[in-house]
Amino acid sequence: MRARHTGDLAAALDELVPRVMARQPRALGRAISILEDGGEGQRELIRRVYAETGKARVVGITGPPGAGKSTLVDRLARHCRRRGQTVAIVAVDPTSPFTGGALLGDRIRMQSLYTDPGVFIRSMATRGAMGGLARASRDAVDLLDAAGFDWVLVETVGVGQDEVDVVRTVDTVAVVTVPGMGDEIQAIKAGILEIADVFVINKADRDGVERTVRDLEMMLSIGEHGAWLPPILKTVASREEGIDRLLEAIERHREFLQTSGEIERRRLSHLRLRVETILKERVVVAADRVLGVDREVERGHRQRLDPYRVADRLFSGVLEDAREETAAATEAVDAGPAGLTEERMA
Ligand SMILES: Nc1nc2c(ncn2[C@@H]2O[C@H](COP(=O)(O)OP(=O)(O)OP(=O)(O)O)[C@@H](O)[C@H]2O)c(=O)[nH]1
Ligand SMILES: [Mg+2]
Repeated sequence: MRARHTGDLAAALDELVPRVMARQPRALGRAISILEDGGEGQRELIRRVYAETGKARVVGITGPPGAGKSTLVDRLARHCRRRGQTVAIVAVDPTSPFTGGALLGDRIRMQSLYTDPGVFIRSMATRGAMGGLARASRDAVDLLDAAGFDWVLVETVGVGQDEVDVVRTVDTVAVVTVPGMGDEIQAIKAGILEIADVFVINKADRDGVERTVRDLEMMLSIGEHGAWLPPILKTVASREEGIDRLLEAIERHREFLQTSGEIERRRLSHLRLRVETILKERVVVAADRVLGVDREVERGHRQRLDPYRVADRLFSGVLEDAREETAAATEAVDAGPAGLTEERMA
C-alpha cells in the first residue's frame, strides 16, 4: 500500500520536476500545491530541488495592511524585468475570509505582469496549507529559487507569527510603513525591527514623511544593529517613484551579506529555524497519531495533571513509536531494495 503510493509519487515527480526546472507556469503551480498539501509529497519535492537553491535574490516585503506592499512588489518586478531578470512573486495571505478582495485587487494590479512569461505569481493562504503556511511558503521560495528565477519576492502582512516566520528566512527584508502612522511604528518596533534590512516609507506623497523618517531614525539609534545600518527609503509606489533607489538599497544589502560573510551565517540560522519548525510539527503530529493530543489533554485536565506531565506522556509515546518504526525500517533495509523499483517496472 505504502510502496504503491511512494511509487506513484516518485513517478509523478519524475515527470513534474524537469518541468518545474524549466519554469513552466502550470508545473510551478502544481508543485506549489503539492507543497501546500504537506506530507510525503512536500518532503520529496523539496528533497529533489534543494541542491539547486541558493542562487536567487530572495527579498521579503512586509508591513501593515494597505501600506502598498503589492504595488511596490509590482513596481520592483517591472524594474527587474526591464533589466532582463526573471521574477517570482509569492504573496502570503493569512487572513483568509477578509482578504479575498485584497487578493483580487493584487491580481488586477499585477495583471500585466501575469501575461509576462518572465514573471510567476502565486498567492498562498492558510486554507491551502495544511498546518504550516510559513513552512509551505518558505518551501515555495526554495522551489522558485531552484527553478532559476533571478528574484523571488515574498509579500506578507507583518502581523502574526506565520508571516513573521516567513520573512525571517529570506536574505533581505524590506519593512514598509506609511507616513503618519505612529501606531504602526510601534508595531514595527515590537515585532520586526530586528529583522528589517531596509525601511521603506511608502505613500511619500502624503503628509508627515519627515516625521516618520525621524521616528525611524530615532528607533534605529536606540535599537541594536550590527555592521549594517538599515537605510530608510521613501517611495511613491503608485507613481513608481523611488523604486530604483529601493532596488539599489536591496542590492547593496546583498553585497554586504556576501562580502561580510553574513550570508552564510544567516543561511545557517535560517536552516536551523526551519529544521526546528519541522521537528516541532513532526513531534506534535506523531503525538497526535500515537496517543491523540486532544485525548491526553482532556485526560490531564480531568486528572488535574500539570502540563509537563501531559507533555511527558505524549512524548514518551512518540519515542516508543519511533523506536518501533526504526526497528521496522532496519529490517526492511536488511531485506534489500524495497518495492520502489519493482513498482516502477510494473
Ligand atoms: N497615495 C498613495 N497610494 C498608494 C501608494 N502605493 C500604493 N497606494 C495605494 O494604496 C492601496 C493599497 O495598496 P496595496 O499595494 O494593495 O497595499 P498592500 O500593502 O499590498 O495591501 P494588503 O496586501 O491588503 O495588506 C492601493 O489603493 C494603492 O493604489 C503610494 O505611494 N501613494
Ligand atoms: Mg497586498
